[in-house]
Amino acid sequence: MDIKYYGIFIFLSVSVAGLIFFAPFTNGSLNDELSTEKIGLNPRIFDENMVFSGDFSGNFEIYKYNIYSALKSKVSNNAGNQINPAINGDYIVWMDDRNGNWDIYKYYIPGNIESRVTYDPSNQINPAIDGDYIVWMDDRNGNWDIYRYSIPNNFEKRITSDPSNQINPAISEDFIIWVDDRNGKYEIFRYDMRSDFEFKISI
Ligand SMILES: [Ca+2]
Ligand SMILES: [Ca+2]
Ligand SMILES: [Ca+2]
Repeated sequence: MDIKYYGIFIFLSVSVAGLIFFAPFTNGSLNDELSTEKIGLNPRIFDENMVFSGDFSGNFEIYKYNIYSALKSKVSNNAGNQINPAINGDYIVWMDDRNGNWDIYKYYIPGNIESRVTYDPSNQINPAIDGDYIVWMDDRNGNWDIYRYSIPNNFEKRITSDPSNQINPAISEDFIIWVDDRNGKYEIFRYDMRSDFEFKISI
């Protein structure tokens, strides 16, 4: 077992028949987390719609819950694990291990249409979404980088190329931010999509 700390998230990775399984744990001791039912993890909200991941039947699915109506609906329906959702506008995104490695999937709420976003055999995890753009952290280059996907153009773009780790991205309007260890410590960087320029935020 290999415990990796990424910001506030702790991933427990277990090799199962060559498959790397990352399970998210939020806090507390590992033994406590392993023995706790995981029926409501990583909630995110946009307007009155909340999304979360839960394991009600042996693997994780994504659920949507309307705060006003208290109606819960299952968004994903697959034997693999669907975790760490995000929601914005008409879309829900999440990380998904159905293909034997982690990929990003998106779900168009008005049409109830699920579609795969990433096809690379390495891991794409921890997605965030704002408007037309989905961002995630990606280890296809042997270290973590930030990637961005444009929904209307169906186009994927590498945002960071530094050989250190860029993790846990967030996005709003023209800015992508992430945690970056290029200077030997965890700092926050930002990327301006108008100028394609990245720099450290002094905090
Ligand atoms: Ca599932
Ligand atoms: Ca992948
Ligand atoms: Ca990197």
